[in-house]
Amino acid sequence: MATIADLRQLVSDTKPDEAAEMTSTLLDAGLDPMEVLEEGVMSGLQDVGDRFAAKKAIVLDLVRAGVTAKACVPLIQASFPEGEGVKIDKKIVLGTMLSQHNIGKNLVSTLLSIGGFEVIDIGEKNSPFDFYEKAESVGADLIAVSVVFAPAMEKFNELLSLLNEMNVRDKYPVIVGGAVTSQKWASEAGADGWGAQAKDGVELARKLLSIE
Ligand code: B12
Repeated sequence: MATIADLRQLVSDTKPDEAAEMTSTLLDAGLDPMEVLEEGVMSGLQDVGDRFAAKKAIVLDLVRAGVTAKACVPLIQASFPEGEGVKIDKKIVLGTMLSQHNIGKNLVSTLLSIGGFEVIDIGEKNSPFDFYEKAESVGADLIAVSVVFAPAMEKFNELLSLLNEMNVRDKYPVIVGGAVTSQKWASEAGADGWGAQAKDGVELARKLLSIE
């Protein structure tokens, strides 16, 4: 019988077609989509990342890992439970800081939308100014930042400094998450919230925007 461990192995081996097929099999068998995502796809990606950090994999392997994730994640997203259809009149500007890693950011976007928020997704490779400018132009209620590689961590600090300098820090609660971040780092940086998982973004936004 197919298991989540099999999916993790296929993602770790960067086999997009087989991994997508396995994802469908597990979802069809009624497994929890979040579990399939976290323990199958994300754990497999973590393996590839760990091998890369240990110099046992090359950038091409990261590319293949990305392709494999992109073959599986939409299937999982499609099986997330529908939202209750309630729209929350709050705008969230979301993007990746600096990097092109967008798989996590896209998951955050999906879950915030299902949660009823209006998501203004500014995509990848953003600068601190991009977040600030968009938040001002759309009248955002919150800024959500995905920080997936080390150079983006410093840029996140710059975003908070920029918001302070422009006297708008109080206007925008800022939440952050991503592979290289931690609660400790986010608190020290002065973020208003940090999430280990995409689903935490919804809880953080609801709490910070005082939605019952
Ligand atoms: C796939 C991958 C790539 C693909 C990305 C494809 C794509 N379209 O996204 C490509 C090939 C582009 C890539 C490139 C690089 N990568 Co890369 N990559 C990965 C890998 C294997 C998986 C990333 C991923 O998608 N994970 C799955 C998603 C779902 O996880 P996530 O983004 O962390 O998001 C989850 C949570 O963190 C959270 N979350 C994310 N954002 C937010 C935001 C909020 C507000 C909240 C609440 C939650 C939240 O929710 C998500 C789901 O629950 C990771 C390894 C790893 N451990 O993650 C390395 C990794 C991130 N990459 C790394 C590196 C070094 C690079 C390169 C610099 C390599 C190089 N020398 O060129 C380049 C940088 C390119 C660039 N300029 O951005 C390093 C970063 C290390 C560091 N300390 O900086 C990692 C950690 C690998 C490693 N261990 O060394 N990479």
